[in-house]
Amino acid sequence: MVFTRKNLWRLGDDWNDTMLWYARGVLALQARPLTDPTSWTYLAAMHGFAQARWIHYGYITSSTPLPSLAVRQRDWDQCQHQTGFFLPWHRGYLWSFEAIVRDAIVKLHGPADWALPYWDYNEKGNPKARQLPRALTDAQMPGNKPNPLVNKFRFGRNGSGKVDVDPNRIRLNCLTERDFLGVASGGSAGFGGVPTSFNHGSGRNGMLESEPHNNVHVEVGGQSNQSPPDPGLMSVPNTAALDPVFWLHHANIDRLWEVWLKRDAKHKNPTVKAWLDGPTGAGVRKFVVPDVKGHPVTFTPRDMLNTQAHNLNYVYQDTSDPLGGVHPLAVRANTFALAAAPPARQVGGPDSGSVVEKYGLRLTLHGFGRGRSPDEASVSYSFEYCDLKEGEVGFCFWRRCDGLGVIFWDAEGKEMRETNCVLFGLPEDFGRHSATQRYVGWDLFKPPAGACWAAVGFSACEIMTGKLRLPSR
Ligand SMILES: [Cu+2]
Repeated sequence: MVFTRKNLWRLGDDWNDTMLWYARGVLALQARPLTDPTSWTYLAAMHGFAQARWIHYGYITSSTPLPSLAVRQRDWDQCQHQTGFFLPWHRGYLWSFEAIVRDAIVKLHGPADWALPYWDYNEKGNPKARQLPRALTDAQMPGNKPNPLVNKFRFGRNGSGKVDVDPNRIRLNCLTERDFLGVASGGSAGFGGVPTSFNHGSGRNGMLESEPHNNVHVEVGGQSNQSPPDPGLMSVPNTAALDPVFWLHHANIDRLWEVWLKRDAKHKNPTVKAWLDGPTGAGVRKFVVPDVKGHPVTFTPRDMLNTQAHNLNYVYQDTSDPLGGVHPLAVRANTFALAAAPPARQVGGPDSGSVVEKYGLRLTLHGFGRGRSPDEASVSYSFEYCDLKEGEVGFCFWRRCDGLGVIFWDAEGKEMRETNCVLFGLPEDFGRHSATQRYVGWDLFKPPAGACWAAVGFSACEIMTGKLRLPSR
C-alpha cells in the first residue's frame, strides 16, 4: 500500500477522520516521556531543543529527565536549515514522525492507511486556504476533551491567535528556479539551498526555504502582544515542531519539492556525491531518525529521492503546477553573475558602461540588490522566464520592503503595473514591455522618491547572443 498525503482543507473544515486520528495519535505521543524517541517532545527536540523555553512554555519542567548526552548529541538539534540538505533532511524527519503517529493510531485501532495531511496555503479557489480548519483551532475535540492540535503559543500575524497567512508572503516564485543547488553568495540560492556540510542553521536560505517556508513559520507562530513578547512555537526552530501545524506545513514544503520536479523537465535533483551522501567526514553528524520502535535509522539524501520507493512509500494527493505550467516558449533567463557586482549601495544604477556577453556573465551593475537582509536581496534575482529574442535584453525592477510585490517601470521610470512574482516574465509582459534596448538606460534605475527598495533585478535570456553595451552614465 502506498500512503497518500491528502490536502488538509479538502478533508473539510469540520472534524474528519484523518484529523480526528491525527489528534488521537498526537495525544498518544504526548503521553510518552521525553526520553522515549517516539514521544511528541523527543521528536520535536530532534528539530531543536531549548530547555529554558520549553520549561517556560510548560512542555517540560526543570526536573524532567533528559536522554543521555550521547543520545542527544546524536539525535537532537538536528534540523537542517540554510542548506541544500533542508529538503532531504526534513523528508526523513517527516517520514519518521508520520510512521510513529500511524503506528500509534493503529494501536488505537485506527486506520492503517493514515497519512499526514498537507496544508496547501496556496490552494486556488479556496478562500480559507491561508487559515486553519477547525480541527486545528477548536479548543476541544469531539468527546469534549481538550484538543491536542491547538496550543496557546500560536499567535498568528497580529498576535491575536488567529492564523491568516499574508498572501504576499507565500509566493511560489521558487518553483521557477531551475537549479536545486545554489551558491552561498552572489547568484541564485537555488530552489533547494546551497551546498554545506551538516548545517543546523546559519547561512543563506534556499528559495523554497525562504518563501514560503520561513514566512509561514513566522506567520503562524507570530509573537504575543505582551512585553517582552513570547515568540510563537512555530516562529523559532527550537520550539517549532511542538506545534502540530509544523508537520502539516512541512508536508506541504515536501510536496512542493515534488511539484518543482514535475513542473519542468529541466528541474532535477542534485547528482553530486557531496549532496547525495549527506554530511561526511570524521566527527561530522549524520542524519538519524527513530523508527516506530524508537531504534535509530541513519539516512542520506540519496535515500530521500523517490517518495514511492519502499523506504518512504507515499504520494501526494495533488502535485499539479500552481503556476499553470511552464510556458512553451519560455526560455529560462540567465541570472547574471551577481557575485561580481559591487556591494550594495544607495540608490544608483549602472554608472559605468557594462558589457553583457552570452554565457559570459560579465555584467557590471552598480547599486544592485539593496535590501533589508541578504535574503530579501537574494530573491530579487532568482526567478524569471522570459521570451526575449536574440540580442534583446530585459530589465525588471521591484521592491518588496513594503510587500507590494513586483513592479515594472517603463523607460521613463513610470510604474507600469503591479503584478505578482509568479506572473513576472510571462512572455507577454517581458516581450511587450521590456525586451528592447529602449529600456536600457540610467533613468530606469531611479526608484520613485521615497520608495523602499529591496532590489533591482536584471535578467537576460540564454538565447541572447552577441554583446550589448549599456550606455555610460
Ligand atoms: Cu520548517
